[in-house]
Amino acid sequence: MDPQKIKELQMIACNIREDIVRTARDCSEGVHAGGSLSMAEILSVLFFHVMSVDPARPDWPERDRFVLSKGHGNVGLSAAMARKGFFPLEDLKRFDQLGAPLSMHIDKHRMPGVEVSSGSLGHGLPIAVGMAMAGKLDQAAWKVYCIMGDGELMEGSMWEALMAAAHYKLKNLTGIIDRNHFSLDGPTEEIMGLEPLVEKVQAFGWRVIEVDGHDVSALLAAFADDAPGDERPKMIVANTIKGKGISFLENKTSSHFAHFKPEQAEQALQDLAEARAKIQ
Ligand SMILES: Cc1ncc(C[n+]2csc(CCOP(=O)(O)OP(=O)(O)O)c2C)c(N)n1
Repeated sequence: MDPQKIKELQMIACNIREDIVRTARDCSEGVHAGGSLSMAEILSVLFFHVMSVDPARPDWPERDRFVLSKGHGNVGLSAAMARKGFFPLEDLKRFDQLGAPLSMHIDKHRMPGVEVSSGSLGHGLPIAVGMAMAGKLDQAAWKVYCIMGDGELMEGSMWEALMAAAHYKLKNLTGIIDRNHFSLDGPTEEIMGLEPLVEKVQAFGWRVIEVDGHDVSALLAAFADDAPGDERPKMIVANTIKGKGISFLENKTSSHFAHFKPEQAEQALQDLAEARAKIQ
């Protein structure tokens, strides 16, 4: 992959993180920061390289379909989609205010380009499976991508969907597990152990690729990996850090939902500026 392209995608991930930080400062209630920061590279790679989507034509029939199953991460998705041009970046300044287009959880009726309203965990992947079945029946060229949380895998409906996707040989479906090892109220392995996660998803009939979810090159390779002749759906288990990029949030349960005072936002933006300066 062209090193310039990798750098560009890393920079976009930085932009997304900065947008999340500013929104965590401007939104008096706070935002779901930790799980949005952890998926910044995944969103960057998907929206700015992998998926065929067109902000000028959000309903373009040939578009790839994207579902954020862990809909509480809407501040991250909103930043990525605003950066892509689906709606103005300024909309983030009114995030979650009464009547504002962007809200804490996802409302597809208010966000052009969004396929599925989500926020109640355990629904996005099952819907993505239905979309992929429809695409397969129609012999459509478009694909379905679904990001889910690792804590979200405590919902039984996710495992029903995993079974169904394998049963119906939905090769047109790619799932991404944001494996940041935290749920809302603690580490996943303390609340409801998921390991051995890769082997479990494999046993449910998926082709699984495990990557460092902050490594843009590894993500690009995983998305490009096509395995001709293999009809299984693909799961990318992306190992990430909850609160990634912000020193006082990383790997902390408290990162899940955060409001930043101005001085905290300054510190966070400083951390991100240092990370940006290291991008070659
Ligand atoms: C059905 C349902 N139960 C509980 C919640 C409350 N809740 C919101 S986020 C969350 C934790 C999700 O953890 P994870 O999927 O790992 O998200 P991430 O750490 O990536 O933010 C919970 C339990 C919910 N939104 N929906």
